[in-house]
Formats: sequence, structure tokens, C-alpha cells
Amino acid sequence: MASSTMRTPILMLFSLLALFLFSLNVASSGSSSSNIRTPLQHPLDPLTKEEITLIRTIVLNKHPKNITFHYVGLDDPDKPTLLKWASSSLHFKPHIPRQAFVIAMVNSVTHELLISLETKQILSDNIHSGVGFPTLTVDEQTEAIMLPLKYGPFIESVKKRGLNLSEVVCSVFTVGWYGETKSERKVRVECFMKEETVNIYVRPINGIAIVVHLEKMAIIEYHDRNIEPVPTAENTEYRAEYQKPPFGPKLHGLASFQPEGPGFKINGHTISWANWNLHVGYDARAGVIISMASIYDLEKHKARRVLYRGYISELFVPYQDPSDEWYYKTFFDAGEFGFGQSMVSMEPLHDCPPHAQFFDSYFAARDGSPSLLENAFCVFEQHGNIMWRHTEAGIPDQTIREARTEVSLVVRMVVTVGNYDNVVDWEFKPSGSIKLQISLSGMLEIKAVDIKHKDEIKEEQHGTLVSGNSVGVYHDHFYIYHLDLDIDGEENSFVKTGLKAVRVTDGSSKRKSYWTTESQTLKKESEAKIKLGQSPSELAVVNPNKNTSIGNHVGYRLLPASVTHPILYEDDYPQVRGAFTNYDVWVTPYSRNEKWAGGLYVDQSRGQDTLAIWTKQNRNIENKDIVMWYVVGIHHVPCQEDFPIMPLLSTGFELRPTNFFERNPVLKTLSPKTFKMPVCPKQN
Ligand SMILES: *[C@@H]1O[C@H](CO)[C@@H](O)[C@H](O)[C@H]1NC(C)=O
Ligand SMILES: *[C@@H]1O[C@H](CO)[C@@H](O)[C@H](O)[C@H]1NC(C)=O
Ligand SMILES: *[C@@H]1O[C@H](CO)[C@@H](O)[C@H](O)[C@H]1NC(C)=O
Ligand SMILES: [Cu+2]
Repeated sequence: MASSTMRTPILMLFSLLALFLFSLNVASSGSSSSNIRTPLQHPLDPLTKEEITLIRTIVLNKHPKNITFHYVGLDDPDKPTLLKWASSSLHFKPHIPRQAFVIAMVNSVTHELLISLETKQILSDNIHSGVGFPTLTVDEQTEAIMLPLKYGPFIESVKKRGLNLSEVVCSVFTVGWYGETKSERKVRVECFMKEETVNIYVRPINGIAIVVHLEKMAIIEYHDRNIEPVPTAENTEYRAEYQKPPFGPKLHGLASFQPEGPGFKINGHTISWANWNLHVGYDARAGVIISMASIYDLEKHKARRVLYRGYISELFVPYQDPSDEWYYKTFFDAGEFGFGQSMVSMEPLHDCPPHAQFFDSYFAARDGSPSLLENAFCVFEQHGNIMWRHTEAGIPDQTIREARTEVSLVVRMVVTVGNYDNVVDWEFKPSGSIKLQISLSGMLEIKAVDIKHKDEIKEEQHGTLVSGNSVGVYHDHFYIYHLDLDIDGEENSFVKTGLKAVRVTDGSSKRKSYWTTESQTLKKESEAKIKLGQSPSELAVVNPNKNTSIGNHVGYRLLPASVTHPILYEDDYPQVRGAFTNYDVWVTPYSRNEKWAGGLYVDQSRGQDTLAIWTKQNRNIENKDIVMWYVVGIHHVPCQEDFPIMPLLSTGFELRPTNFFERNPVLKTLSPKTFKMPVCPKQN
């Protein structure tokens, strides 16, 4: 295809003709437009409803029977191809074929299919024969949770406890891996009482173990060991309309009013806002994916590349009760349940402010048909913070005060996997900073106990008594971000700058010590496995081939969240599977196949395909296209305030330009105009 550098008149003519034919084609093809890309479509746009339907048709054509779809997503184009596309001007963009990657099970055998949406062909169909199973479908979970309600022994157990079967609801839990040599697709099912409350997770029916075989869709193991009282429904209701007074404290409202309109422009999934330009995609497994984020440099008069791709690659949630009923609870929410397919519709006005813009998404259901996720994520401008300021009182007879207000752009999604809600924010600031925040809400996972007061506790409970008969079990949340930074280009290096004390021994100062820095470019994957908090250091991804005018390498540095390391032993089974949490920061050379830090097949995985294994190759990472992986964790020791529903618990980190710009990039950014609400004439 034509490239932007070859602007000969003939090529121009050719391209105009092509455009003309293209528009004719669009106009005349009507409903068969699924594989026609409008010129505005971005190669990273998520699969559309029509494309998912087309993929289903193509796959069913080859495998018409006994097939279930576990993952259907865009097979993202090669990075060099995409970069070429991005750097070409509108009419000279190379054609990038749309392809999809599908994981489906046919007669219980896992297939990986590559589909061309243009030729409508299966380009490859490989069988996965290794360990680990694909992401669970939403539909098989819906089926599995109905099984106990028709299962004699369970009905008996419910009766024995004096509970009403019509008020029982169940939920699916993945089983993990504990050294078994043979694995089958099975899950545990646990049940709860919905009687007099919708807060089911705080009313577990404990003492019962139910194992469901997903291929047979039948209960294959059952035992009822001990009866613990089901915690009462009292004080568990969280819906506003069921709360009784007194309410409070009273919170006052704020009018939302943007007379100049929103500051962002949305074109499909591409957003331009202030000095930023980025693509916001969706994937059934990852959820929101930020791609090709670049920032306009006022002094260099050009957009500069910052982040090629960023998303949450896995979420590991190991519980800490080793008893028979709880030991297996070591979840991998992205790989096992699909972070993206567990996204929930955002509640306008409450989850996002009134001036937010919402996006819908589609994922494939078990039968391959498109499933709509309305208001899947939102984009909005956030006001109210100071961008920078100074009061200068040091000049006699003069007070100088300069304060600039910040506006930032936020992309937000909520992922609700069972009891927990994960609010995930990407915040882009005009200063070039990207702040990533995760906030938890929802319910604790509760263990029912025959204890009403702390004084009655005789043995280890593996959690906190948060209410009568209710223990909130200890656990962690470890999120690992895939951060493919491309600072002014792909070739980047990872620099660790240690802050070190120096003792003054020669009497040259009245001080006995001071600190200084020592920078080191890390050359190999093994050197870039970093445990934070051991010695003060700054970590940055720099472009060693680009300097500022005064000679510093341009870069972005990681400002970490509070340090949270895994506490389990590295040889414990869940930790082997979650070995990507053994370090806080990892750096790998870019590889198209290394997307999922816990492996592609995480359900009952054995830790053979994790970031910890890939990095054993000890590849070169200096002056290469590199990916930074960063683990953000929360150790969760529950407390009474987390009950019956948790107020947001947040953690986050920042990617901040460091010698990237020549000077403060928002020096000339003026505060936004402020507006007074129009005063309405008094009505008589
Ligand atoms: C589908 O599965 C059923 C039950 O396992 C089996 O009897 C049947 O032969 C399978 N169909 C095909 C086309 O393989
Ligand atoms: C059991 O629950 C159902 C559904 O809520 C209700 O209609 C029924 O009256 C309950 N039975 C008893 C014995 O409480
Ligand atoms: C950038 O600065 C470093 C350190 O001063 C120097 O060694 C290097 O040659 C410079 N590189 C470029 C591309 O200017
Ligand atoms: Cu928690």
C-alpha cells in the first residue's frame, strides 16, 4: 500500500479513487457490512456485535456440535504493522486485516482458533494439550449453581439445618491446584441464604462441600461435615430504600454544567482530550485496554508516544484459611472468570459523574453469540485538584499568588466477580502523568462460625469476627499491570536509581553524611526483578537514544503504591501459580505471546506459563522494546466497617514524566474558566 512518504500525484489519484470505490461499497452493501471497516475504525477497536456473530458462524461451520466458546477476542495486529498504521496519514494507512482469536471447547477438547474476518476463514485450529483450562463461561456457572437445588443430599442438608430451600442461592468457585497429577474441569459450588436480604455473601451455609464436574454438568462429590449457624439477615441490607432513619451525615449536591461542552472528542474508541490522544479498547478477559497513548508536546510541536498498551493482566486473590472448606479459595479473576466479561454496567450519576460518556461492549456467550454489556465503561473529566501553585511572600510590598486548577481525564470500569467490586481508573493529567487507581468495594467473603463475641474465640479463625457468627477471612488482592511503555519510540531501557548515603570522612563538611544517587541501566530480565522497599530507589523506563536539550534521557518513572509482598511460601501451590507476584516489578522484552502473567490457561494451572517462568530466559532488556509489569497489592485483614458492605478501599500508582519534557509542561496551561450557574428570575 501507499505510504505517507510517497506523495506522488499518481498515488494521490489512486488513493482518491480507492476512497471513492470504498464509499460506494459501503453505500451499496447494506447488511453485509460486518467486515467493512469505515475509514475511522481503529485496528484495535473491540469486536463488534456483528463480528462476534460472524465468528460464531465461521467456527460453527467447522465444529457444528458440542462446542462452547470460552474466549472470543480481537487478535491484535502485529506491533510493527500497527505502528506503521498509526504513523501513516489518513488516506495512506496500510490495510490491517481484522482477525479474531477464539478459545473453544469441542467435545471437551480445547481448541485455539485464529479467524480471518475478511476471508471468513479459519486460519488455524490448534488443540491445547497442556495443563490448565480456559476461562469459565458465564452460562456454565449459571447452570452449575442450579444443580444443588435439585440434589437429594443437599435438600436433606438444608432441611437438617431448618432452612427454606426456596431461599437458597448458590455461587461457583474455582478449585485451584494442589499438586494433583490429573485434572478435570470442576468447580466448587457454595450456597447462601437470600431470605430477608439480598446480601447473600454474608449469609453462607457452611459445612457443605459440593463439587461439580463442568463437562458432565453434574455433582460428583458431596459431603456435609458440620453445621454452623447461618448468620442472621439483621443489619445486612444495603439498598437505600430499605434503610431506616436516622440517615446521615447529609451530603450536599453539586450542579454539573459544562457550557463549553466536554473537553474530549470521541471518535469510535479513540479519545483526544487536552494534550492526550489514546485508544480505549475492551477485551473479555482484560476488560478496558488503553492503547497508543501519546501526549502533545507544545515545544516540540508534535505528539510523543508514551504507552503502547496497558491493562490488568491478572488478579490473584488467595484466601488464608487452610481448612477443608476454604483452602482451595485462591482465585485468579482474569484467567478463571474473565475480568472483562465480569464487568458490570455502570450506574449513571453514581458510578460516573453526570457529564460522563458511556461505552457499550460485547463479549461472546457460551454459544458464541454476542452478549451486550451496556455502559461497560465511562470517560469523564475530573475537576477540583490543584495542578500547581505558589505564593511568593518574599518580595517586599508584593504578594504573588499563582494557582492553577487541574482537570484530568478518567477512564473507569467496574469489575464485579461474585462478592467483590473492583473499580479501576485510568487518569490522564495534562502534566503527562498517568495515575492508575484500584478501589475495592462489595462484600467480604464470610465464614459462618458459632461465635457471637470475640471472647468466645478459642482457636485460630483465619479472619476477623466482623459481626455475630461471621468471620471475614484474611486474604490478598494482587493486580498485575501489563505496561508496555514506548517512551518516544520502542527502544527503551529500564533504569534503577539508588539513593545512597555517603559518609563524610575527610572533614570537608560539618555534616557527617548526605545522600546521592547512583543510576544503573538494567541489562537482563534477572536484574530487573525488583522487590520494592528494600532500599530507596527510583525506577524509570527511559529512551536511551533520546535526550533533552540539556542531556538527560527522556523517561517516565514509576511511583509505586504502598509495598505489598506475598506472604505465602514460594513453594506453596497457589504461590507457584501466582508466582508473578514474587516481585513487584518485572521487565521483559516485548513478546506478542506474553500477555497473561498467570498463563493463558489459568483454571487449575500449575504455574508453568507465568511471568516467573518466561523471565527465566533472562533475555536482554537494554535498548529494546520492553514491557514493565507491576504488581499492586492489598493485604486484607477485614474489619467491622467492611460489613455488611465495604466503603471503597483504594490503592494506586503513577507513571510520571521524568526529564521527558524540557520543563514543566503545564506552565502555560491556564486554569479552566469557571462558570456561575445562570440565576433564574424569581417566579411570582
Ligand atoms: C456430542 O456429545 C454427545 C454426548 O457426549 C455425543 O454422544 C455425540 O456423539 C457428540 N457429537 C459429536 C458430533 O461429536
Ligand atoms: C419459603 O420461601 C418461599 C419463597 O420466599 C416462601 O414463599 C415460603 O412461604 C417459605 N416457606 C416457609 C416455610 O417459610
Ligand atoms: C545523551 O546523553 C548521554 C549522557 O550525557 C550521552 O552519553 C549520549 O551520547 C546522549 N545521547 C544522545 C542521543 O544525544
Ligand atoms: Cu479484600
